[in-house]
Amino acid sequence: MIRKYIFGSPIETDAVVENIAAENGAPPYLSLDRDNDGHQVFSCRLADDDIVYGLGEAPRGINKRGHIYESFNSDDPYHTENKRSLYGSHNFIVVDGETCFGLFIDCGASVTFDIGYTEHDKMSITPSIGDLVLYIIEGSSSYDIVKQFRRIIGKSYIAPKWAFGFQQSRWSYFTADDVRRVAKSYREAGIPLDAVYLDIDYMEDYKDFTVSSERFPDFPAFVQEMKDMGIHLVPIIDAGVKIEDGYDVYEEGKEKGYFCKRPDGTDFVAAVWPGRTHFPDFLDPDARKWFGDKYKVLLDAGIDGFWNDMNEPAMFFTDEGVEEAVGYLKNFDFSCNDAGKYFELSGKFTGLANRRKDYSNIRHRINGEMVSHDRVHNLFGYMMTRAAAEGFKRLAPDKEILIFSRSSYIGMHRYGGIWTGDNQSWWSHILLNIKMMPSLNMCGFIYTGADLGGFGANCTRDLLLRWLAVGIFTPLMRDHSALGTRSQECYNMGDTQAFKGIIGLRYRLLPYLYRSYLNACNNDDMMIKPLAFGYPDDKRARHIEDQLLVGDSIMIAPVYEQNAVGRYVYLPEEMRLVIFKDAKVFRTEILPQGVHYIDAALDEVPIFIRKGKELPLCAPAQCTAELSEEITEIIR
Ligand code: MIG
Repeated sequence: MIRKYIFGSPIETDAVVENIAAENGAPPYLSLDRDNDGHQVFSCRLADDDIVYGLGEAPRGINKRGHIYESFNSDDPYHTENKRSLYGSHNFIVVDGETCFGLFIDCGASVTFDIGYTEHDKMSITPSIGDLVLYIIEGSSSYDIVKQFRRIIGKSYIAPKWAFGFQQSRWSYFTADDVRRVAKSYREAGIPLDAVYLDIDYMEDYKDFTVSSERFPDFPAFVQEMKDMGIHLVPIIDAGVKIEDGYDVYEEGKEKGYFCKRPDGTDFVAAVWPGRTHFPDFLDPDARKWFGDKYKVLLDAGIDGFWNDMNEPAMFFTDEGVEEAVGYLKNFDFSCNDAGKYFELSGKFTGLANRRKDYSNIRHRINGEMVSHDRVHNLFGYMMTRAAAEGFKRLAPDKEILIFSRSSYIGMHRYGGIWTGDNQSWWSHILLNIKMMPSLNMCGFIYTGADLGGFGANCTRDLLLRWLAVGIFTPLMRDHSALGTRSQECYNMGDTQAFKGIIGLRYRLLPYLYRSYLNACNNDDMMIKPLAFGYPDDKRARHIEDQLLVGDSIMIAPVYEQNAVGRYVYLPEEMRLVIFKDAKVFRTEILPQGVHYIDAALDEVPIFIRKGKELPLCAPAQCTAELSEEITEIIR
C-alpha cells in the first residue's frame, strides 16, 4: 500500500515511474511541524528496539539510528563516521519495529535526516525546501516495503556480464604501454581480469571525449588489441567541459546555450581538472541529448564501458570564491592575537572547493524557466548518467554497455550503477563497504561496489586480500587507487597465489552471482540483504551488520580486521560452511545454529550455504569471454 502526498510545487525528479494518485489528508505515522527557520519537519517516535533502514549511500551502519545525515551530494574523500553526506542522495527509509512503514522524500534539494541524534527516541526529517513529494509505504515487513518501493521506482539497470569480471583501475595508467603492462602482468600471473580503466590522463588536457594521440596512438586499434586479450577498456568522463576555443564540445555547448548559467545569464565557470570549465545543464533535456550523443566517438572506437565522475558537481574553486578569500587575506591583521582568526584565514582557502555559496549561483533551465541549483542539486549526477544511458540507447541500441556514476539520486538506478567513491586503504572501510551494500540494494542500486584495496592512502597485501574476499560478492569488483599511493595491482602485492585463488573463485561463482543479480534486477528485489531480511523472526540476526545474505543460497561473514586469523559468526540456522582456497573447496562441514569461531587464513574464503540451498560452481577462466556456463560442481 503506497500513499502519495504533494507539498508545494515540486520539480519532477522522475524517480517514481508508477502513476499514483496524490492524497489530501495528513500522512500517517508522521507529525508535521515547522522548525525555527520555517522549514517543514516530519517526525516520529522511535521505540528502543526499532531499526531504521535505508539512505543507500551514507556513512555508518545498516541501521541508521544514532546519527544525523544530510542528503546533499558531496565530493568528500574522507568517509569518516562524523560525516553526514557522501556522493549520492537516497531519501528512502524504513522504520522497522512496533510500527513498520517506509517513506521516500522525493526532492532534489538537501534533506536532513536526524535519526535519533538530537533525541535518541525521535526521528526528524527536514527538507531544505517546501516543495516535495512524500510517499508512505505500508507492508507486511521491511523486506516487503522495500520490494514495493522498488516496484514504483522502476527496474534497475542491468550491467553486461563481463562487468562482473575482475577489473583493475588506477589514477592513472598514463599510456597504452602502461595498460599493456597491466594486462600482460595479470595474464602472466594467471590472475583473471576483464577490464582495465582509463582515468583522466587518457584525455588530451582533460577534455571529455578526446583521447591523447601521443599517449594512446591509434586508439581504436589499441581497444581491439585489448579486446583480443579479453580485456575491456573503461574510460572516465568528467562533468566539467574545458573552456577552450576550437574544442567542439565547448564551442557547441556555448553556442546552443547548453551550459549551466549564473544568475546574470552568463555561463557558470568553475575550475576543475581541465582548468576553467562549464557544466552542461543536465537538467535540460536538450542538453542531455546533446551530451549523450558525445559518447559516440568513444563507442565508435570500440569502447563499451564508462564511468562518470565529478558529477556532484565537484568544483575546486570559482572566481568569486578566490576573490573573497584574497580580499579576506588582504585585510587580514597579522598582528592580531586572536588564534581563532588564524584558522578562519586558512579556512578561507581550504574551503574553496565545493562551496555552498557557489552552488547557489548555478542556474538550470527547466521547462523554460531558470531554476536555482539549490532546488535540484542532488539530481545533477543522475541526469548526467541518464544523458549517457539515453545516448547509448540511441547510438547503440543492441549493445550492452557498462555505465556507472559517482553521484546519484534514486531514479538513476534505472540508467546505471554507482561506485562508492574515494574511500581509503583503511580496515574500517572494508566494514563500511559491507554495511553499505544492502542499503544501496534497497534503493535500487544493484550494480555497485567500492574501490577494493582503498582509493586514498597506501594499501598492504593483507588489506587487499581481505577486501577482495568481500569484493568477490559485489557486482562491481574493481581494484582502484589514487595518484601518489602505492601500487595495488594484485601482481604488485607479493606472492600471487592467494590473489589467483580469491579472484579465481569469483569466476567460479559467476553463474550463481550473475543469476542472483538478474533476479534482483528483474524482480525489484535485493541481491545483497541484511540477515534480518532472511530471518525476520530471529532477534539476534536482526541486529547483525557484518554478515550478509548474497542471493538466495549463501551467507557471507568476511574478516575485516588486520591480523585476525578468523572471526565469530552467528548462524541463524544450520548451515554448511565451505572454506575455499585456490578457488577450490578446501574444507567443509555442517555447523549447527549458534555462534562459531571460523578460522580463515588470508588466502581462504569462507561461505555459508543456507539449509536446503545449493551453490553451483563453474570451471575457472581468465576472463568472462572464456567462461563456460557449464556447472561443474554443486555444493549443498
Ligand atoms: O579529484 O579522476 O572518485 O575515482 O580516480 C579526483 C581522478 C578525481 C575522483 C574519483 C576517482 C578518480 C579521480 N577523481
